[in-house]
Amino acid sequence: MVQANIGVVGLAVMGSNLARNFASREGNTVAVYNRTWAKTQTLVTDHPEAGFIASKTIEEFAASLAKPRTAIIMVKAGTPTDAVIDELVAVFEPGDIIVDGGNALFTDTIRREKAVRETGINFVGAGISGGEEGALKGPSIMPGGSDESWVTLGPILKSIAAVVDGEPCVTHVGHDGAGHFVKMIHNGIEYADMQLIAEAYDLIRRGTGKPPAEIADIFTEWNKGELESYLIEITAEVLKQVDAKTGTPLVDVILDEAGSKGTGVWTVQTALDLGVPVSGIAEAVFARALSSKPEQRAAAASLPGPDENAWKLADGSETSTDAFIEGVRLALYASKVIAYSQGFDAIVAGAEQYGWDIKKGDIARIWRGGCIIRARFLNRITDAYAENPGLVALVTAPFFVDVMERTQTAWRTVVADAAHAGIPTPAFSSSLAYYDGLRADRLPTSLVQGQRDFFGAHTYKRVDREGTFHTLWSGDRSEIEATDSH
Ligand code: NBP
Repeated sequence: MVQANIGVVGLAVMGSNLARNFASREGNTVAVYNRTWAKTQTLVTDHPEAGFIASKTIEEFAASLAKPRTAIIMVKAGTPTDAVIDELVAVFEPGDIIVDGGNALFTDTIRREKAVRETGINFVGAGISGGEEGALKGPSIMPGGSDESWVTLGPILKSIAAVVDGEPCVTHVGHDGAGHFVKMIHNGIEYADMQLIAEAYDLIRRGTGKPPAEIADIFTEWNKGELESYLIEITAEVLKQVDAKTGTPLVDVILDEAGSKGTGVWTVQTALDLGVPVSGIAEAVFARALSSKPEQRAAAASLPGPDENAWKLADGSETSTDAFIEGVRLALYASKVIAYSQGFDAIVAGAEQYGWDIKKGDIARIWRGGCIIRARFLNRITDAYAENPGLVALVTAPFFVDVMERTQTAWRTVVADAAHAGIPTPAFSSSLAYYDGLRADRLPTSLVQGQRDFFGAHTYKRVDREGTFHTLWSGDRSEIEATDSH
């Protein structure tokens, strides 16, 4: 009897596409199972070329897999995933491998890995990016789990991943929840990148009055240079689109209330717990939240704004318009570098907290293809970590120092212009504030420490002496060396 080397459980859009992707690669035989049989039937009937081995029950599914059995779960994240894991654990044996390819929260993956490991079965949480098309044609895959499971799983995942410069976009990220953690940060960076692009569009639209179709051409042009990326490419496509019903640009008829599925929020919550400033990502999440408050926005619409003439795009000539657009491009690039730098800081902090050995350069490498944030400059991040694996902040790598050198003046001008004009640029502005905070010699947090000591005796350290100190604020205001009780 022919047995499959890989199985897929959950045959909605992602699972079906992933199963078809597996089946299209030489050497793979694919078993499929879905809770509702009709969905399995449809897939098998629509794709006879795939040669799927379809099962009606989880027992048949387990029997259709060669050992060690390897199955990828692609069901709704949360309790459905737990339910399917329980079903598989009941029919799998020690040494078999269960992979969760859904968008699980990494702490759930840590919990599940621990529980499944006790049965002798391997559990791998794998982040899969690229949406429906990536699943079908080649996603970027971020698996966690044990070294043992990677031996079997590695070649199977490499067979379906996107390929860039001959290298598959998959690597063993680290143990237990490391894969889902890195996927979460990927999504956080995606939020920041999208918000930055939206701010650039808004600035050009309101600053120059150009219609969306012309701005689409600007993005197409940008995509030929250092900003080349999937998100810039699709931005041009969206801006070009004309609404068939009204004949106006589609972007003007789409309601400006952005939704989210939660991974951006998880990134920010996790970063807060880890004490890592991911301000670009946080502003992107908050910008979507603000956009989705129609009542507040309506009530605030008549709040005072800048004078109409407070800001004009220089003299409005072609030269000044071109210079402004180039300024926005440079500001976008600088802010984007900060978003990635912050994202990698969060990866470093997560790796430290959870004991994962994450190779940062490899993460940038596997994000070059298949995923939403794929971009030309990811090569530069890989290079930066190859040159200096202990890099303390990505933005301090020589290549990015050069980028800051040539972008920062334009970045400041654009942020200042936006403030004068009353155009909101939360991600541009907060990225610049972060950059200036990072490079500051002294920060006013010395004053914050003084305030904390004043009202809560929280103590402070001094720049000139070892030890911890407290000023007797309500006494004679002399300074004492703090004891443990402070
Ligand atoms: P959905 O997230 O819509 O889930 C539908 C699947 O879950 C169906 O196969 C359904 O079976 C199954 N399912 C549910 Br719901 N409850 C179940 C249960 N208690 N027991 C067994 N099966 C159950 O599918 P999707 O959009 O293909 O996404 C799959 C996973 O991939 C999700 O975790 C998602 O977050 C992740 N993901 C999605 C994308 C994307 O672009 N859509 C990208 C990356 C990752 P049924 O047919 O019997 O109802």
